[in-house]
Amino acid sequence: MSDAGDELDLRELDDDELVKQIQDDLYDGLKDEVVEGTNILLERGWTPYRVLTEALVGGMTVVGIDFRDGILFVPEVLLAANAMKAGMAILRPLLAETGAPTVGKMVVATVKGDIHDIGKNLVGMMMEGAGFEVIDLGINCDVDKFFAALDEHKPDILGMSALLTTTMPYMKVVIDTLIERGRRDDYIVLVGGAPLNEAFAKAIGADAYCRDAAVAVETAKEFMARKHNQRGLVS
Ligand code: B1M
Repeated sequence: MSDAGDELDLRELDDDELVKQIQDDLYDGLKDEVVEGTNILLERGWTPYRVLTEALVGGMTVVGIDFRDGILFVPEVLLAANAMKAGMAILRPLLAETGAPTVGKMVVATVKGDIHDIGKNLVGMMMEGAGFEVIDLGINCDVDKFFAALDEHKPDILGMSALLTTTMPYMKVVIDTLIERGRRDDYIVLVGGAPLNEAFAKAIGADAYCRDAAVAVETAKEFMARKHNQRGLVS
């Protein structure tokens, strides 16, 4: 999209043009340019959340559409994902700063067989920003790894992400294992990922489906409030 030799000064662009340019640069996998654009929007007073959702997630949405339509292939998408992660790395501490004192703890991971982690990372960042402590187990996480983390960290929330229709069912494997071991009621189980929906979350026995990171934060807060209220009633 950008011609070699083009000396484009990102600072000369107005906000709308800059957002469009960041999205194009993300599409082209131009990490340094995405970082520069992200910093400029922040300098102009944009909130980290607005930069994240409008510039970075907006750019990745176009990548997703062209990947689906066979216009982009895995190597290009990987470059775009790396550019996105570079922008997210700038925003992460800023989002965390806005957070309140810890309101709950979440263990989160992308399930076994699945290596997509951008959405899961975004959820983690937003949760940290909202004051949650987040233990991120990474990608391709199997039941044993989940349980080791549950035992070690004793979280309030178990979050699972899946981006493939073939890996979604593994969420049920984890939940069924919680049931088998008599531990299902110990955790609020939240699930998310592009191919999921409410009906699927209900069918596998999760507490809620989270359409995006903002919904994940709101849902987590609601469940934590309920948990605290229940404790109040018991004591
Ligand atoms: Co893949 N991929 N990919 N991919 N990839 C998809 C998912 C796909 C829909 C593309 C397409 O065909 N249009 C398709 C899946 C089709 C299907 O299953 N029906 C697909 C495929 C087929 C594949 C491969 C099989 C391709 C191949 O090898 N031939 C392969 C699978 C590898 C594997 O996992 N075993 C593969 C590989 C890759 C890359 C490595 C190249 C790269 C991943 C890089 C990375 O993550 N580090 C990649 C990418 C980038 C994508 C797309 C283009 C973008 C995903 C993304 O990051 N979105 C994706 C297309 C798409 O989703 N439209 C695609 C941005 C992100 C912010 O959104 O992840 O949805 P999302 O997260 C959101 C919400 O869903 C929610 O909140 C997030 C933030 O708002 N959410 C949660 C997510 N997780 C949550 C957890 C929660 C709560 C909310 O817990 C509480």
